[in-house]
Amino acid sequence: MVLKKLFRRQAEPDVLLDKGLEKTRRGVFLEITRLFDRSQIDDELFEDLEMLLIQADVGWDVSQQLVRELQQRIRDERIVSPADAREVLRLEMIQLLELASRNRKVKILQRGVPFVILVTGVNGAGKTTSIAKLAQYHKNFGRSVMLAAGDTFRAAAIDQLNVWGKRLDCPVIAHQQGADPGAVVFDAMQAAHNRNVDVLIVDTAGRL
Ligand SMILES: Nc1nc2c(ncn2[C@@H]2O[C@H](COP(=O)(O)OP(=O)(O)OP(=O)(O)O)[C@@H](O)[C@H]2O)c(=O)[nH]1
Ligand SMILES: [Mg+2]
Repeated sequence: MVLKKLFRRQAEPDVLLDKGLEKTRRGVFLEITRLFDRSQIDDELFEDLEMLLIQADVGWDVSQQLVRELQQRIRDERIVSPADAREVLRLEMIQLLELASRNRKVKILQRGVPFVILVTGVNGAGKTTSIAKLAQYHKNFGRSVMLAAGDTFRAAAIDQLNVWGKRLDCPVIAHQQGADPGAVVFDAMQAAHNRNVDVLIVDTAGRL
């Protein structure tokens, strides 16, 4: 809820977000649902499912895991109806998400062990501004926050992050413009460990 408020832009963005997700909902995920509108469970179903999950950006490892678990449960529980298989997949996905969010909570609350947030996105999308908001968000919980100036490409990016660092009273780890961003992150990780920082937020350049 707090995060939702924090990232809410002035008027229309919620509508934009809903619209954006609508495409995903109607696109690949609808295709996944439709995949089970067949008369029987066959090998083609699993192949198509794997392909659609990857298309939906679920990721290779997780897609494999989901398909394997589905196959296993279909075998173990002698499931024959595609509709029942769809329900099993739905529950597997929910379980996976619950597990992921549970683990995240544990990690972020480990005081003194840096929880790293790497912020990526295209030019001008609002990465650096969001980093400032995220930093304030975590500070409000009493967590110590450090920023890393991983955008060494754009001329004023380091200054911009330094300004936010001063305003938020957060240390900023930065090198010179044009430096290797990997080296900045390496130094920042070391500094964050040495100073028992709770949250390290890394800014990056919005270019490939
Ligand atoms: N209205 C509005 N403007 C925003 C928001 N977030 C960022 N901006 C503005 O968008 C512009 C770009 O924001 P940045 O945070 O610098 O974006 P960036 O992704 O870091 O940009 P690069 O470092 O150039 O890739 C700035 O003028 C911000 O003030 C927001 O939530 N609402
Ligand atoms: Mg930026």
